Amino acid sequence: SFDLNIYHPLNEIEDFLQSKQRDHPAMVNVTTIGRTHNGQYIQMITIKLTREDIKMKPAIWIDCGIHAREHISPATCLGLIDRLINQGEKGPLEHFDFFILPVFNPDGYAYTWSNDRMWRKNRRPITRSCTGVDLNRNFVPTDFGGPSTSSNPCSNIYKGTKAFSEPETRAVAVANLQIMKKYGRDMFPLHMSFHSYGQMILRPYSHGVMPPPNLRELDAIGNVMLKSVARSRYTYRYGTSAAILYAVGGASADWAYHQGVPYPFTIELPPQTSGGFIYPASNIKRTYNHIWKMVNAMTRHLRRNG
Ligand code: 0X9
Ligand code: ZN
Repeated sequence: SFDLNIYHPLNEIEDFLQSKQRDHPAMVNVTTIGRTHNGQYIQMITIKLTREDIKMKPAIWIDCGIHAREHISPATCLGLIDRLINQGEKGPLEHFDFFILPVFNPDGYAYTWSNDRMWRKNRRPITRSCTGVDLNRNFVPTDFGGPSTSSNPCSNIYKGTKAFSEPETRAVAVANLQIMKKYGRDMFPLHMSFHSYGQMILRPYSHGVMPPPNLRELDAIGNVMLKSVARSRYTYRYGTSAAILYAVGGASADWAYHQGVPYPFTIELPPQTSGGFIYPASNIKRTYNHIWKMVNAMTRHLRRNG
């Protein structure tokens, strides 16, 4: 059976998702939200209890693997998927529906297994010699081309020709907008994007340090996340990307915030030390255990506070 505590190539992740759908057809739905340049499927897994509820549950979005080389991110998503399904109504599914994209950038991820472990962007050819757009620079039209972006197609932070120039970002935007439309404005509270590395919880805005309107609530949730893993050695720092990492224009979290999702967090998973894209598989379980604790603490907090 599938070993959650090792890293897996793309085809094995796809098989894992299919097996979850096969084994839990009432709870799990795997859908293709788009196709990449190389023809891979961009697959989202929807996990919800189908038990007929009088009240609709709010939606939670989680994406992993937007940057190809950050292998701990998809591994964390798979751990979360497994936990959510196994816990069923005893876990967060009792009160929330989950939409999870385990591999945001399938072409890039596959390329890190076949050719270049340090690849970051997608794999769409841009010029004769340069390939790929940084998908986390390709979102927000308003700060497209803001800080930490490049218009050089050879750069690792190449933003693309315009916001949503890429099949992956378009697919994610459409999927998010569909969730918003179906669930309604107040029923899509939480959006989480998992990256590595650095052990950081980043709140809006990504493109600067100006305070967002709901800063107090964001900080309250940030605190809940920090507290949930405070007893561990693997603590996280909390703040804006601009303050504790670097400002970023065109990031997916800012786009989600602009669209009305009140709590978009970008999480930089462990480790903290340099060279952290290569993170031994022996760390996977602890990492998703911690994130599982965070997700549980956040969902309990959201329920207490409406
Ligand atoms: O540069 C990035 O996109 C992220 N760092 S990474 O090393 N994983 O590439 C930081 C994004 C921070 N901005 C957001 N809050 N989205
Ligand atoms: Zn990243």
